[in-house]
Amino acid sequence: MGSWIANPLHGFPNGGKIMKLATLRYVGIGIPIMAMAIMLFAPNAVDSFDYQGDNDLGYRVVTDREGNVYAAGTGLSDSNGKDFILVKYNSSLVYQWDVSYDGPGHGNDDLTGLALDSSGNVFISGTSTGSSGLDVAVVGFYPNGTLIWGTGDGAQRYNSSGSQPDIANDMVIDVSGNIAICGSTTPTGSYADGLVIVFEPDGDIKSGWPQTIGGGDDEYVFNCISTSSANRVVAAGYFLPEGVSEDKDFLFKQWSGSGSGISEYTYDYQGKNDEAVDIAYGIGTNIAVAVNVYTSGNENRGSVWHFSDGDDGYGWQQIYASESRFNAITTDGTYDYAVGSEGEEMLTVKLVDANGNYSTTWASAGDGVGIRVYHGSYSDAVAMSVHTLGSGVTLTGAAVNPNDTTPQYAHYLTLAYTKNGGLLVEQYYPAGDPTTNDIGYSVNVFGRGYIVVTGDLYEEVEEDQFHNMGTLLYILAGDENDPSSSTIEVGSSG
Ligand SMILES: [Ca+2]
Ligand SMILES: [Ca+2]
Ligand SMILES: [Ca+2]
Ligand SMILES: [Ca+2]
Repeated sequence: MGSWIANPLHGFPNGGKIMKLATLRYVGIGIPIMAMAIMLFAPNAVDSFDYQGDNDLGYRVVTDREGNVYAAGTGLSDSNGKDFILVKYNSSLVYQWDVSYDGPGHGNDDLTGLALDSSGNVFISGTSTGSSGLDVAVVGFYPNGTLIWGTGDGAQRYNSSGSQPDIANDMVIDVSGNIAICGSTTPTGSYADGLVIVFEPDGDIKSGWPQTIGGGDDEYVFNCISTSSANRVVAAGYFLPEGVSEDKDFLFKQWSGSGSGISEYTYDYQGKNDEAVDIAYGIGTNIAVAVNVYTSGNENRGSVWHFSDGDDGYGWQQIYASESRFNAITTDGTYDYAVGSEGEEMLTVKLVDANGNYSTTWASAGDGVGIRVYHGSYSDAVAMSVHTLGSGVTLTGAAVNPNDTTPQYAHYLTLAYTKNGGLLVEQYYPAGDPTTNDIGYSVNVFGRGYIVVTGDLYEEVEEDQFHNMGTLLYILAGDENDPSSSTIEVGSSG
């Protein structure tokens, strides 16, 4: 199988030939279905966005209040390395506009963040090549695609003193419109320090920021960030002590909105690499973190941690006993859902409530209390992103379609479960046995059962293969809060 399991989050295979591709769209055939346990046949709409004829990757997707869809990723340009790319669609996935960003160094610009503020303005961010190395960059757009910060190239950039390499790994926008980005900055001749920087809505760096953690030859990196309703900032990642190899420890830190440290926590499981991959604020005082730990016997174990907002120390942890890894976590206010892989052949959905208890309503499928395992027919299945849908949950990733006649290649797999854990949506894309590997990186939902997915769509036309940012729309008609009692129509034109 391909290498996408081992390297799931950044970059993409580099073997595609250069070729221009016209944008492809179609609308699926109407398929009314009257019950649960649904195998959909096609998305309601698909858009394959090609930037400049080379390898592109969709990495994040969000929707606004009207159901407009923003998909963002990284596009490989003709002459300026990789650029940030952003495409807006309406709620029927009809293309509206696209923009891109190439930093002043005209080198690689890797997008890692996409978020909306409360006014529906859209922001993209990542690691950008500046005139003196790598910087953090964020660019904001009004809903019509024009730049919010109109000076220069429209970006706000952060270049640390000494022009150190500054890396952006994740972005979130708080309730006041402040833009918080986490990652790392590496002093010359030393190791990475954890970095969090907060920009105000006008683009200025907020007072009290940036904050770094590190110094000396210890290594600190933040992978994920979230903010509370009180504008507190939390970030998580890993800490690697000086002189130590293969023994990263899980790192968590919380600050006030003005950058004052509130709490800091590191954790070593069994002397191997332990690292946080995603973080989410729940309702009230819960901060949920997905952490992958590694046993002394060299087994991956996904774990979920809860921290309290506004004070120090953690509430509890749940470490799953089986070989498992998480890539994403979200919360619906009652339960946390963590997704990734279990063993080498399954997607997992595991959930716990704010006290660390498993949901008993998900106990009936034979996978264990609070656990759903997607038992695919072939190996190498992984979930990359999760979003709650009504009282249920939807996730995307990649797996081999058992209906393929020569099953060797993974494709987007999108799943939705009802609040009781019933499988509502099970959708592979593309269909038709294409000999390419594809992966859904990000999922979002809006309204009554609209699911959007974006990712890396590896397309083959005759003998040419190339990657595009592939965005899908699935529409479920009915009450997603209680799908089992509703008529669910899929595939109708949205
Ligand atoms: Ca392309
Ligand atoms: Ca570039
Ligand atoms: Ca820099
Ligand atoms: Ca460790």
